[in-house]
Amino acid sequence: MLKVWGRANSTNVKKVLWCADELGLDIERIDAGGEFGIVDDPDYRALNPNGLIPCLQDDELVLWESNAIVRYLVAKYGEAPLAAHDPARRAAADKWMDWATSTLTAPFRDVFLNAVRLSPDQRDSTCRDRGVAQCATLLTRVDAVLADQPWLSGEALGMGDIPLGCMAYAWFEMPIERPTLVHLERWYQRLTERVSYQRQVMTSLT
Ligand SMILES: N[C@@H](CCC(=O)N[C@@H](CS)C(=O)NCC(=O)O)C(=O)O
Repeated sequence: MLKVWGRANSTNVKKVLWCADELGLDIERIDAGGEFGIVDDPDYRALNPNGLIPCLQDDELVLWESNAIVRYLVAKYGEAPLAAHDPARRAAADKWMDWATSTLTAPFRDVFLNAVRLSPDQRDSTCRDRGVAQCATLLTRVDAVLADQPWLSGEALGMGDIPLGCMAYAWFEMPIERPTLVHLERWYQRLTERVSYQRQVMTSLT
C-alpha cells in the first residue's frame, strides 16, 4: 500500500494527498514533522536524509521531494489529462511545478510564517508585507496566463496546477491584503469545486 509520511497541514504534503485523491488512490498517511517530530529519528532519516516531509513509500520505492512524488504518482497511476504524454503538454506542467517551487515558495513562505505559522509575538510584519508584495507581483503573471486558459496545465486540470493550487488555498485564506486578480480567483473557484481538493487541500493551515 502507498504510504506517505507528513502532517496533513503541510502545503507540500497536501500536493501528494490531493494528487493521490484525484487519481483515486488509497494512501496511508503517517503524521510526521512539526509537532509530531519523527523527522529527526534515525529510522526516518534513513528514508529521507533531509528530515523533511513528505516522503512516499510504494513497496520498495522511497521517494522524497513533493513535486517528484506527484510526478511519480501521475506517471505510474495516472491517465490523461493529469498525465500528459505529449512532451509539450508535459513540459508546460513541469514548468509551473518548478516555477512554484523555485520562484513563488520563498516569498510565500515569508507570508505564511508571519501570518499563520509563527506565534504572534514571533511574527515580523515587515517580512510578511514584503512577501505579500512579491507574491502579488508573481501571481499577477499567473493571472495573465489564466486570462487565456482555464487551468495552468491548459484546457484541463493537470500536474501543473497542483503545487500552485495548494499554495492558493493558503493565499486566499490568510488574513492579508490581496490584489484583485479575477482570472486567478476564477481558477481558484474552479479548484474549490473539486471534491478531492476540498478533502485534501481545504483543511487546516495550522
Ligand atoms: N522541497 C521539499 C520541501 C519540503 C519541506 O520543506 N517540507 C516542510 C513542510 S511543508 C518540512 O518538512 N518542514 C519541517 C517539519 O514539518 O517538521 C518538497 O517539496 O518536498
